[in-house]
Amino acid sequence: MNELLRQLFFLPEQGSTFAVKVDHLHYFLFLTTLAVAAGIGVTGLTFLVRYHRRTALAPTPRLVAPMWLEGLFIGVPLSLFLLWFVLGFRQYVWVSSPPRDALDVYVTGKQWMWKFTYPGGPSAIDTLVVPAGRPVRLLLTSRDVIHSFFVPDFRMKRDAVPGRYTDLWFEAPKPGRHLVLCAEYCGLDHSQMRGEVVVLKPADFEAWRAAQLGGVPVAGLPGAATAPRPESMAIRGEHVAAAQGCLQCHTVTGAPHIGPTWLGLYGRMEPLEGGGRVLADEAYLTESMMDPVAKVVAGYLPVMPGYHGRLSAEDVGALVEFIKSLHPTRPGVPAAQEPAYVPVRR
Ligand code: HEC
Ligand SMILES: [Cu+2]
Repeated sequence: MNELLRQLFFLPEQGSTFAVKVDHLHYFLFLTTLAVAAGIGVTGLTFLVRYHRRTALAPTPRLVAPMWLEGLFIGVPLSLFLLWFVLGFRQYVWVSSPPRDALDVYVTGKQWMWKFTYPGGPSAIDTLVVPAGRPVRLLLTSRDVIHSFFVPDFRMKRDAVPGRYTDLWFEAPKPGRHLVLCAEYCGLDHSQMRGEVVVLKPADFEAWRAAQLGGVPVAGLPGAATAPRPESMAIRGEHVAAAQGCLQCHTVTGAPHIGPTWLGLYGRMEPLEGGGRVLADEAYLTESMMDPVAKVVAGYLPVMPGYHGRLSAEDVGALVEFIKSLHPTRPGVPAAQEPAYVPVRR
C-alpha cells in the first residue's frame, strides 16, 4: 500500500524515519480530501436530479433541512480538519525536537557548496557521512546569502541564514546515498549546489571517521577535504575567542567578569534583563554574538559589541563548540560522544 501510493504520487525514496511518517500523513490527507470531494460531487448530482424544476411554471418548493443533517454537514469537515491538525502538529513537534544523544554536525552553506564539520573533526565539502540508525542533528548556517538545505529522500528542508544557527535532525535507518539540493535561489550556480548524504553502517562510519582523523583516505569511501590532522572545533574556538578579545570580558573558570562566565553556560536557563529566561542553546549563543542587545543577561550592562559580519560562520560554530565544551558535567549526553575539553588555565 505504502509502496503503491509512493509510486502513484511520484515521491522519491523514503530515506529517513520522517519520510515514512510524512508520507503517511500526505496519503491520509490526499485520500480524505478525495473522499470528501467525491461526496460533495455525488450530493450535488443527486440534488440536481431530485430537486430540479420540472415545469417552467411550477414554484420551487421550500425545503427545511433537519438539524442533524446540518450538524453532519458542518461536523464532518470540521472533525477531519481537526484530525489533520492534531496528526500534523504531533509530527511537527517530533521533527522539531532533536533527541539529546544525537550526533552533531555543523553545516555551512556558501556560494555554491555545502561544508560539513564534525565538532571533533574532520570536515568535508559536499558529502555528509552519517551512521545508520542514529539520530543526527544538523546545525545550519550560511556564509553569504540565504540557502536552503533540502534532502528530498528525507523529506527535510530548512533555510540556512547568515549570522544565525538553526537546527534540524533526522535518522536514516539503513545505509544508502541521498541527494542534497539547495532549495533557495542563491545566485548563478544555484542549480549546481548539490551534495550527498552517505549513510554508512555504524562500524563503517567509525572506521571512516578514525581514518579521517588520522588523515588516511579509506578505499571506496568519499574522502574529506581536510589537512592531515584536523583540529577540533572547540580548540579552534578557543583560539578565536583569544584572538577576538572575547576573553577580556568573559571567563572560562566560572567567575563572572564584565560579561557572564562561559563555564556551564550551554544548556543553562539564562535569566534576562527585564524578566524571563532563555535556554542557552546554539541559536541563543549565536544570537548573543551577532546581536548582543537582543537579549541582555540579568545583572550585566549591554556593553558587548555586536560581531555580525566580523566573525565567519566557521568561527561562530567554533566559538559555540568551545562554549559547549566548558561544562562541569553535561547531563543526558553520553560521555563517549565528545571528550570533555579541559580549558587551558590563564
Ligand atoms: C566588552 C566586553 C565584551 C566582549 C569583548 C565580549 N563580550 Fe560577550 N558579553 C558581554 C556582556 C557584558 C554580556 C552580558 C550582557 C548581554 O547579554 O549582552 C555578554 C554576553 C555574551 C553572551 C551571552 C552569555 C550568557 O550568559 O547568556 C555570549 C554567548 C557572549 N557574550 C559571547 C561573546 C563572544 C563569543 C565574544 C567574542 C567574539 C564576546 N562575547 C565578546 C561582554 C563582552
Ligand atoms: Cu544555495
